[in-house]
Amino acid sequence: MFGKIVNFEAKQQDVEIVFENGRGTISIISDLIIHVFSKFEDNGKSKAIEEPVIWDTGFSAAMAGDCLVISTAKVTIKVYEDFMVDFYKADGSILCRDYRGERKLRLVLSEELIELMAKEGHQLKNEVNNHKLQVMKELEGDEYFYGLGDKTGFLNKRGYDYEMWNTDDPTPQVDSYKTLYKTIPFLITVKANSVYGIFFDNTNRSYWDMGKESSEYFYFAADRGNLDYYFFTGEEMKDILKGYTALTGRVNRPQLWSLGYHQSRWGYETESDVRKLAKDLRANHIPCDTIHLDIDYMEKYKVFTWNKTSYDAPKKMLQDLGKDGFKIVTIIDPGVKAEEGYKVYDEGVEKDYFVKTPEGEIYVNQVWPGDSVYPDFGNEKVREWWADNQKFLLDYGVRGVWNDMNEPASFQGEIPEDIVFSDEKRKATHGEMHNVYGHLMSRATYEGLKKYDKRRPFVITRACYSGSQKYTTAWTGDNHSIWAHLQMAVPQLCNLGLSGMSFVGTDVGGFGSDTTAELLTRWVQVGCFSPLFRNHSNKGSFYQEPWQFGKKTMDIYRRYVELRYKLLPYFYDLFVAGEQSGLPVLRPLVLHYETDLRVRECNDQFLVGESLLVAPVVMQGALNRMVYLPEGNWIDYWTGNVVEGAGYLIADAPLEVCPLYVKEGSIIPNYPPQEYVGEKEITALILDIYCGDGVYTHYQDDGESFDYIEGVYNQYEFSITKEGIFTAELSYRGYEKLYSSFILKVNGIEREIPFEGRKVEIKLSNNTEV
Ligand code: MIG
Repeated sequence: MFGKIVNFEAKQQDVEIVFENGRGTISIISDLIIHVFSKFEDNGKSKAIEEPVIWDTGFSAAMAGDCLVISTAKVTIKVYEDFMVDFYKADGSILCRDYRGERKLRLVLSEELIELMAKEGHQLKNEVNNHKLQVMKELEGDEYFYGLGDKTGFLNKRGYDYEMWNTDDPTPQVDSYKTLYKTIPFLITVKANSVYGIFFDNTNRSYWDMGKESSEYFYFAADRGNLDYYFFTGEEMKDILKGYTALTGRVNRPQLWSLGYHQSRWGYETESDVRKLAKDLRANHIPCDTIHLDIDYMEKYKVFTWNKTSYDAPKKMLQDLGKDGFKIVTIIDPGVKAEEGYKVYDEGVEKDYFVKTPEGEIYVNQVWPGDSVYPDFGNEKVREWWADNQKFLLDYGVRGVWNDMNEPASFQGEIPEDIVFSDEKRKATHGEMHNVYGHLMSRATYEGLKKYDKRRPFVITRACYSGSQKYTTAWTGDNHSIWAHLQMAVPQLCNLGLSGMSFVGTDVGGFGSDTTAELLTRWVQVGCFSPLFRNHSNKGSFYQEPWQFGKKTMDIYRRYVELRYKLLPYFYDLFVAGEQSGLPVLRPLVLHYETDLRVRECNDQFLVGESLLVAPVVMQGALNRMVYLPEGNWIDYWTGNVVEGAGYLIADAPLEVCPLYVKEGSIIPNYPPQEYVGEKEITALILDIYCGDGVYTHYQDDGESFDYIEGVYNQYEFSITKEGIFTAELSYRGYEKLYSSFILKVNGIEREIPFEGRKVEIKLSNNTEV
């Protein structure tokens, strides 16, 4: 449809191309990042990329026959008629080419069959559903696709199709589901000799077919918005993620307590329920930092109210719990009860802050409070107002806010696409703003917490868009207490991490349906390694706090929560390092062992950082499992046995064991046992050392303020060699508290060495004794 290239002009970082029937732009964001754009509509600014990023990169652009050739030091882009764009490496090898053919059905059905099957409700179709905007790319045959946010199914998305349309569907989601709660239109493609990424920055409903329809092409498509995508390449997957997060933002280090254990349930209704829960957690010595209050704490589900019938004195309760180390996170839904006399509603009506019908009436649908209206988060004024409303919660002592139902959910049918939403000053539609609604709500919440609480905001959301990682953590919504969902948790968290969302978790134990002792046990063994570690369940399902299934289950559960508390400084360091690298905390094996074909589709093992390999049991009844260890030597965390990698083994996994391996040469910081973060002042850092050659960087700061931005933190470098030489050094000092010693732990033997800020070097004799 664009026709032939007529002309082009290079202006700074942009190459503007005039076609017979349209215009397109190729922008050189960096050597490795290329933006492909053509305007179809007057859309607003990107929601994901708030600050345009352009590195001043040299490039050349010239016609070669019919083709426009643009080259950076690392990529050559060839643009042909009809705005076909092919990407090559500098050495001329193919990265990714547009597909020139038409879409074809894989299966052609007879009309009779379609008619017959329709009688039972099957909806079969014989036509290709072409979209107005449709970018088809060649499949060379060896692609593995990762990312795409929280989609169901497995790690590799090859052979599946999805839609991006944030959806609240509490039925048990399985691998054939097209949509879930989040829209992250970003993927990483790994091929035999190359890797690339694509980010389709279009907020409308979009369609992704990763080679399901055809083995010749994959595509992404939408019926509205612009042709607007970024192409990333580099040496390895890590470069793609670094590029994507450089544009859309990275997760900032959280408050340390939020890395602890969270207990939640939709069903703690009263003050005494919550106090009892806190008491039980401490009495049973289950370490815990956070209790979540679901919609029952509100008065008639009205946001920014507190139910004074079921809570005598919430402020006092939060103070008392605070003394015992508990932080309270409260839920806030976007739906505002349509009730005159209710402050939030009245104010929103007066200021014109709710979305409207095309006729100009405030649009009403239903959620928990009954008739409800929807704040228009695309308007900056509305976000500021919502941010100010967080003060209501903070005044009670609330420490974090949980944003639910922000797809947005609606009980009386989906909000029509033409309902009028704002995109800042521009009038937009629900269709355009739907997928960014949760993103903008979390952003408003973040900004409110930042403004009034001043500490690093803790926000947790269900719906989001690319870039939400700057503002919020996320959980995967309403999973079920079924084994299939424990199995899905691993690839789902891995792909969220590969999509820039690294602070994520699933409801441990499962939300809907009833959990069992065994499922809960196996789930906590995954949950304790998830960046966000929260047990949560549905009203009407079995209670699933750690003690609900007897002592044996609780003892195992406690063991894994304790392990998490031990590993807190390791998790924290991973978050801090991620601020620079964009790498997630929980990682699929392929991220570090990209050329090893045996890990490209590993769905039941994952890494935490580079050092820990977790091989959880996700199969009912299994008491052992096959484990694949990539190249190198690995140490069994529980037995200390050294295992050579690049091979499979059968690991024993009785209920109390989650197979766990540490890479040789690792240094893993540990905290002593605590029931909550800050219970003890940590002056001696434990270093769990696995001899071999390795280095490790550790960060120390106050764990809650933004002072680190001004340089108020300490940075330590540790190293270990095969010969057992250990060194510790302070590489940056900006925070007054300094460890006074390190406790070196090698093969279970501990030795404390004093530290006064000067470099320490010692020989750990024999690798076994210290
Ligand atoms: O669909 O607030 O996903 O975590 O407990 C019910 C009640 C609405 C859905 C959330 C879930 C939460 C529940 N909410």
